[in-house]
Amino acid sequence: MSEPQPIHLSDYRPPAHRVTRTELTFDLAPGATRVKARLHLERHPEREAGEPLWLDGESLVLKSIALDGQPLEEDEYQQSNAGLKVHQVPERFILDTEVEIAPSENTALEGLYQSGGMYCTQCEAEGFRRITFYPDRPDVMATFTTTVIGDTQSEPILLSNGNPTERGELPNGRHFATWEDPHPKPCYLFALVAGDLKKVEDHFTTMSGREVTLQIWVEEENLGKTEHAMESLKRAMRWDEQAYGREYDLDLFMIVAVNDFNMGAMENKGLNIFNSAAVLTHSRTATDATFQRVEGIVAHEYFHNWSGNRVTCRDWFQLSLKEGFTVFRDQSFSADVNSAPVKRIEEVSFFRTAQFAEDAGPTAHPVRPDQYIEIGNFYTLTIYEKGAEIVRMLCNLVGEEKFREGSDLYFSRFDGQAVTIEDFVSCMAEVSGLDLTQFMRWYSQAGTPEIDAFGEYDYARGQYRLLLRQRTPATPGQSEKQALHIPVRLGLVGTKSGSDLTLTLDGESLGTDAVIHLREEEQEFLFTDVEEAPVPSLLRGFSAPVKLAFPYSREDLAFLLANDSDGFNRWDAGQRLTLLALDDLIAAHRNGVEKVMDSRVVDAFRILLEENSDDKAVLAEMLTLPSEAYIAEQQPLVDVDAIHAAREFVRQSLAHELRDELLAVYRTNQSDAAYEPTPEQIGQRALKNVALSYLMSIEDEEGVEAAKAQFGTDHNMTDVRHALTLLVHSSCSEIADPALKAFGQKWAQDPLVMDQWFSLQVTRPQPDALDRVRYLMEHPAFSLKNPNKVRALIGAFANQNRINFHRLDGEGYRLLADVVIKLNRLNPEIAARIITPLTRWKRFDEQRQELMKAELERIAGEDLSPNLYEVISKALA
Ligand code: B3K
Ligand code: ZN
Repeated sequence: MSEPQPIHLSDYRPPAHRVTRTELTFDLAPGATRVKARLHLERHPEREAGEPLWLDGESLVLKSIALDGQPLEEDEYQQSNAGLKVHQVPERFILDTEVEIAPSENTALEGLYQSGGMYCTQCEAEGFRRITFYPDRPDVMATFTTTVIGDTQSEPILLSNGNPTERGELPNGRHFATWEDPHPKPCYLFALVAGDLKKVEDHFTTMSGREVTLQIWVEEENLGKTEHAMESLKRAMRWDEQAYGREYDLDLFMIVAVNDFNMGAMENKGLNIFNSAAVLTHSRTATDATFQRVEGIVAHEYFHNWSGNRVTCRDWFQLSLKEGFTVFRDQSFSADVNSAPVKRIEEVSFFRTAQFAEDAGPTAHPVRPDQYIEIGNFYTLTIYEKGAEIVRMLCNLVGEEKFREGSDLYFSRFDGQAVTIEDFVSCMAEVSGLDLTQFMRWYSQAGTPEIDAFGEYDYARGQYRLLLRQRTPATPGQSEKQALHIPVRLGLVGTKSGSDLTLTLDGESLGTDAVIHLREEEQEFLFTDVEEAPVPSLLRGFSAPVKLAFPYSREDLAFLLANDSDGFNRWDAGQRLTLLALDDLIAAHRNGVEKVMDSRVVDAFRILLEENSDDKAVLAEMLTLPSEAYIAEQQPLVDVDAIHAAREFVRQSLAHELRDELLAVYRTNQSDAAYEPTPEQIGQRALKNVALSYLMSIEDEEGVEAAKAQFGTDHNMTDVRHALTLLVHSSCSEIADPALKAFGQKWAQDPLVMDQWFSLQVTRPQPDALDRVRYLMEHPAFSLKNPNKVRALIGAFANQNRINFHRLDGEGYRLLADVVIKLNRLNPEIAARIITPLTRWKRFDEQRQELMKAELERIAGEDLSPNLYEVISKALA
């Protein structure tokens, strides 16, 4: 392995020179695009005179370079594989360069590349340096003028950031368009798109009465799949005005859909580029989950216009400043326009599964890391989701009103600047008067804090004593941890009345639902005037991203499931109750003892099904068992087979015991109303489909008939895909095989549906899943160069098919490692991401550890990209 060196937050210095204006001209050609850059540069006021000019640049062929119009001699500058140094420059000057790049050979999908026939860019974090020589860092903010020259036939549409100012014909079948972006921006927000695209257009009138044109650009065949994204965009624009007072600031806002994209989408100023999977929807091709994801991502990228673009990050260590805040903003938006309790349940259940696993693995890092080798590896659940949880805690700490005041202050004080996490938090401290010094540790300390809680009711005194103890386990590079400031929202639910009791702490009445502040390693809270024995409902709404343990009895949990006034904690009580039953069954499986179903779980589920009183979407969540991945997170050492067996046993026992109730729920929630992605319809479909899953787990005759019929009715993709998945995951191959084939043929031309077709087959529990992966990798619709396909086939298998990925012959690991080795050359960012399940090897039994480690070592023997080098060296440390 070569050894790339990490860069450190503590080494931050402003750049020696800054760019105030950037003028670019692209002359597009697949193998040889010419990029001319005219940079207006000046010395940074905080840096001394006489320092050389440094410009980042990778894989660029320099064709010419001139300073203030004078071509530079070869000894006046020095080029390396990282960039270009000009030894002597004046205080203020213009630098002209011309380089050649090859978009058609760019398989990393960073910088300027081709997707299908079209050109597009991805510059965050450090892709701009693959386009031209430039100070590629977010604290250099310039206005941009961009001219794009392309072929009139193959690239009739030429787009860049800002407003269009000029266009015209050129000789030889070429034409050009010029774009002007008046808002100073870092180069990671630069974008260019050129190709044969069609648009859907709409309009939005901002709160101050300005007209904005909205455009979604797609390939012609996708014109019918843009409506939901457009509606989502308008909702998001209105919401940001109302919730944050943020108005859009250009005359034009564009979204472009591209098929080859490493992430979900990118917030380039005025020209958002989207993975087609994150923008295109149609009831016949996309599931409810996709509709909701599209709404969330469209909003997320739009919200970045303020949290990220107008106010940006000083350096990449501050990434969560824009990402954590923007995720919090999109979560609040989605909660407002959908069912808020369900949103929270979904967020938390994902967070506790995936972010907790990251925190417990070799790549654990703080929300503000203090070092990295490759920033592309830090677009993580910790930076995004834990960052959002921190902002949520801040909002809860200062209260909604002060939070808004603080965010107003942040946006106005730092508009047009590149700032730090301290700048954000200090606005909140300033408006609220709170001391957030201890709170800042959330940003610097990695790992998931654990709280052990104990409670005791004193009948004679009518007092409830709550003891909380916190500790954060060591993470790589951070063995010592300090106590955090943890807001714990709670209630005390009276065991007689079943309702929340008034909370009196230190003589002060706090109402029936309050936040207490845990700041010490151990702290006691004494509630007085507690009239009856309570069961505590702790960490309501998941008020802090921690693991909280309390010695609840199963009766306590059944009680909370029935009585807790906090919808989130009711759901969580159900999860805890099921987990206790699962623990017993996992132990039974390991010891070869007969498995016995806990009747308290069955009873609790029966009540849920019979009462049928909740919001249907919430009820669907309540009826959903914890995933194998989440169960695994609770185990000291993961026993893949025991977890699968125990969970299947619970599923099937519930199905046997509650068969009639489930069938009734399935039938009463059938509907042939025209598809709409409304929260009500989505909830109803979710409930119906959960019921069907249970019935199919025992291959109940009527269940199988229902699944077959649901597939055949072909009403919408949510129902079709769910039915097909259940059939393919069952042993009913005589129904499943023809259905799968028909589906594959019908949608052969729709790449997004084919992604689903791949995923649902390779997640089947039967032992042929791995062979199917190998077989499907040869399918004409599959390509290792397309990240969506890699995720749909390889990612789905490795992450969602645990028993087959973790096969004891090591074939699952070998398959993933083979793919990683190929991707290391093609697309390092995706390689470093898809390898994740192998990096968690220490969580498994010895035999699997050996097998996984051997594959990691095999990969380590390759000539590694910095991305993989960083991940592998942490995993093997
Ligand atoms: N800011 C982009 C992330 C792109 C990173 C690529 N390495 C998407 C988002 O968070 O909105
Ligand atoms: Zn983002």
